[in-house]
Amino acid sequence: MVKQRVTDLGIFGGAPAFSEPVHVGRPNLGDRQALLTRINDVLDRRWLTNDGAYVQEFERRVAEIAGTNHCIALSNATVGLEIAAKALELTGEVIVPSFTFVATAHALAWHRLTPVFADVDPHTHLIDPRDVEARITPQTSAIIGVHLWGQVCDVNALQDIADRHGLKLILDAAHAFGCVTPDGPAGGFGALEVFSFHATKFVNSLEGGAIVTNDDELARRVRLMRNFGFLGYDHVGSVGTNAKLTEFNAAMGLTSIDAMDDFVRLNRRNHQLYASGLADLPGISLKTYDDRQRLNYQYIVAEVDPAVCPISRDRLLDLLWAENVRARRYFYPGVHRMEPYCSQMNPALRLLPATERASARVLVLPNGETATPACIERICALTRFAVERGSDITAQLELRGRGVHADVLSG
Ligand code: T4K
Repeated sequence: MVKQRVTDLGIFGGAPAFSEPVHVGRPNLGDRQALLTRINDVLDRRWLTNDGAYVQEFERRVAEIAGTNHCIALSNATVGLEIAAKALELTGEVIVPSFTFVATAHALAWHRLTPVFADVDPHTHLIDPRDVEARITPQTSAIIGVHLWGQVCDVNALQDIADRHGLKLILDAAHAFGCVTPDGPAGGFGALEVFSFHATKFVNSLEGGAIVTNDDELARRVRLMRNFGFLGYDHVGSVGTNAKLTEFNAAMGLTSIDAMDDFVRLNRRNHQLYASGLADLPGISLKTYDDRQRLNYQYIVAEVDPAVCPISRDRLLDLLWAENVRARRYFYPGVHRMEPYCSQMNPALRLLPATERASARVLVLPNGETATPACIERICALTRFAVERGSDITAQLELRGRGVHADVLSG
């Protein structure tokens, strides 16, 4: 529905532009028939989990795309980061960006390691190697770089710092499956990299993750840890956990990989549609990427500049939610502002200006298979209307209390 007047907006009681919620992270499904065929195979074989045939095939395909010697499929990326910390025998402090999904830090804290938050580059949103180096102490044992939005972080600078200080380098590659830099694909950097194949990722295995590495001994340890430390039937050699991927998950993962080039094409097309739909809007910029990297384009990241845009990021978010567009403020407010980190953190280390800036500006918009050109056109038209009438909308909203986004979240 085209909005003619400000009072037509959902936030003022008008009919929402979409009858159903349009989500960021709506899963891509790929070829449903191929998936069902694989699921039938699993049932016929009666081999449902524990290193089954599809898990092994999934590992081969992931390793091939990542260009690594080893891939160990896991139940999710969070447990992958936990296993990485155990397998690399991390201790004390680990430097991580604050501008990331909370799992990057939780995986450490869960194992009594202390995440130390580093700032990011204000333009790329990637961990800033100079700030990493400034935060190293005698307790630091590792650095976790995050390939945010699928951009591979500055792995050469991070590896150099890690080598000079005797630290391990782990890469949280949850967003970066299939991304390729001039130095090679995401997967082969640092001691190991961790992918996520959660339902919301452009290639998904419902839930799922993987550790990839070129280190034979590390791969062996990770594989044992994934399955309780079992060396064989009745033979346990070390402490482990249960982080196994099931055959249904691998069936979905393989089906998703089959369609991955189509998904990337679709994501790129969507990015271009958003770029032209949001062009020339004051204070709204769509994140563009370094052409030297081949990216998966799974996140459509807009930034709202409060000094220029006539409507604030949070009011725009509220307005979109009232139209059933479930845009997201990833990764607001920054992990350093979440508990328990916020209370435990040394106040002197809380200065993360680029993280604060990005968390105050970013708005992630729907993408993937379900974001059709018509849907994107409507989201862009709503955003344009909101920006063009921003002052009027803001004035009227100030008369109201809470926003729709807050109302929906609080149920
Ligand atoms: N490191 C980084 C940098 C990460 O971004 C993540 C995960 C991890 C590590 C850990 O990976 P995993 O352990 O999850 O493998 C989502 C995802 O759950 C999370 O995996 C992802 N990052 C993060 C960026 O996004 P939330 O908090 O946004 O909520 P969620 O999962 O409820 O989904 C978002 C939206 O997607 C929903 O509003 C609706 C839609 N959705 C979701 C699911 C699951 C659907 O339409 N259908 C679905 O089946 O975290």
